[in-house]
Parts: sequence; structure tokens; C-alpha cells
Amino acid sequence: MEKIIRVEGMTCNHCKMAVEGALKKLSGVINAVVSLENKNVTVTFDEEKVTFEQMKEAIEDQGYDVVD
Ligand code: 9UX
Repeated sequence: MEKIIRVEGMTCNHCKMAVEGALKKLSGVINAVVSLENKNVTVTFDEEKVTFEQMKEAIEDQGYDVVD
């Protein structure tokens, strides 16, 4: 499935790469695309393999805030 997660604090291309990379490292995440303009990340994932909490943690570990 696909979910749009709102993320605060991403301002540059490095932020984009950090968040996309952290998510794509999770088993079950198929794709992750950050929009700096929209302050969100669109994640395509297998909901049987990865949870929202895991994805949230991965983003927060990079230093960004997830808005539920
Ligand atoms: Mo540079 Mo993006 O500090 O946060 S990585 S703006």
C-alpha cells in the first residue's frame, strides 16, 4: 500500500536523501519519495512486513519529526 507521511524539518536535498534512504533500508519498504515542497514522504510498502511505527522511528532517527 501507499501512505503519505507528513515530516517536519526537511529543508535540503541531503535531508531528502537521508529520509528516503532510511525508509528504503527497512525490509518491506518498496519505495520512498520525499517532497520538500509538501513536507511529506510518500512510502510504498508491504503492510505485512513493516509497520507505521517502524517507519516513523526510522524517520525520527534521522532527526526529523513525524506529524501523525
Ligand atoms: Mo543541511 Mo538538510 O543541515 O537538513 S541536511 S538542511
